[in-house]
Amino acid sequence: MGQARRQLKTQWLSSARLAALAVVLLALVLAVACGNNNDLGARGLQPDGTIIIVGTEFAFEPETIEIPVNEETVIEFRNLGTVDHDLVIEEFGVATGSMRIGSKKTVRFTPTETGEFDLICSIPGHPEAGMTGTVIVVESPTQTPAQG
Ligand SMILES: [Cu+2]
Repeated sequence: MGQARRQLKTQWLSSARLAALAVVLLALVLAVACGNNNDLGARGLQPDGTIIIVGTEFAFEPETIEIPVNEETVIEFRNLGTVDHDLVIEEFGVATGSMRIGSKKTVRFTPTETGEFDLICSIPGHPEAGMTGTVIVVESPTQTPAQG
């Protein structure tokens, strides 16, 4: 009798453990399926090479990005603020146009010179309120000529 009851308890425990494992696995699968790009908390350089920049009142996050010269840069701008914003990098001809609340847009460009360049929200009053950032273009390590 006693033994049978113990066995029953053991079985219950293992199925509870299985259920817990299933929940963890499901969470993992969901996390992978949703991907980083749909995560509203995602910022900066993503595993796929895209740089996510978020605009709010009145700031960009990240405020500074570093990118390699002569290589295509892909920026996804997301307006997570409560008014319209845009993203402009005049030096490289980048302009998302005014973006509605909650919208996002991907822009691509290839910087051809190194240095520091302004990134702004061009909506009147926004740069003055602090909606500015910096794009730092650096020499690409992959383009350093080989020795000899
Ligand atoms: Cu703005």
